Amino acid sequence: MNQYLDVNPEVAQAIAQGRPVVALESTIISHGMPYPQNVETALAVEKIIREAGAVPATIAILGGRLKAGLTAEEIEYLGKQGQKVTKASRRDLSALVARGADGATTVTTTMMIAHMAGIKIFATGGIGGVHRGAETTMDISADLEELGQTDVMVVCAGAKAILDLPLTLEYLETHGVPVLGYQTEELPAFYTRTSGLSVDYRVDTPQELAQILKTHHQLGLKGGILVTNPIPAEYSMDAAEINAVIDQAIAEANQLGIHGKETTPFLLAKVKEITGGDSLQANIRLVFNNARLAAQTAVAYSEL
Ligand code: PSU
Ligand code: MN
Repeated sequence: MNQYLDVNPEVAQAIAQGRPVVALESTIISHGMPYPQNVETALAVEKIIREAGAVPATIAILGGRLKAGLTAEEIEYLGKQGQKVTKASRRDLSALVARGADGATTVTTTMMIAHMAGIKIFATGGIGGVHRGAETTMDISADLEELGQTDVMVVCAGAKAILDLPLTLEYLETHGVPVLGYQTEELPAFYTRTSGLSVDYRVDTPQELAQILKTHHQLGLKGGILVTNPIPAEYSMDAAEINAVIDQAIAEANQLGIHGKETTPFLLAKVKEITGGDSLQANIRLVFNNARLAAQTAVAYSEL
């Protein structure tokens, strides 16, 4: 066990007994949503996972410790701290841990810590990807590299159109990451169920997802599996409307010279501001939907 890792006792016991566990990220809490909706959502997501028969493990860095499984107080603390907490990607880990600092884990670091702890399935909202204009900015999320090398199944609602979705799929293909569509042939685009782009395989049940993950392990393959789960139809947004908002947000980011790790949080906050909260509701609902599917898949995996 990694000397800097603290697995919460309930999570450790479930892992040791082969019971279902689902990892959750914390950047979505600190940087992805405003307080108090972020804390309410994080706690509600944990509840959904429990109701589906799995143990939730929200992941973060607290006081230089890599935490797999947070208390409600720790979730409240991260939510209140918000943007003051460092958004921690792979490149931040050594310095934050050495300094005994806090960090909110992105998809990248949540995958890393989940893997250290022995957790196989992780639910989130959207992953990072290749940004529009990456051919000149080289802004490509570390999430894609991590998916290429760390063996965790990530359940998301696709990726936002703040990214270049065709290039994101190309990158995943190059790194050997299977992109599965849950009950769909099309890559979902976070706020909308469709993108006009195809996933690699359509999968219709949690049992089949679990079987693919099991086979991935038996084959000894490195790298993750990306499950893309469309937002429920009743919460999905109008594509033309949301894409116009995203275009406006990107234009503002470019004007202000936003770059590096600030880009994604800036765009997410801008979209929320312009849509007056509608996008926040959609965001919350799709995270719930992903948590449920991840928990069902973890349960199915434990029964194989
Ligand atoms: N996309 C979203 N919501 C999020 C993020 C991305 O729709 O909350 C967060 C996740 O933590 C993701 C990170 O791992 O942003 C990616 O940041 P970057 O693009 O800087 O790699
Ligand atoms: Mn980036």
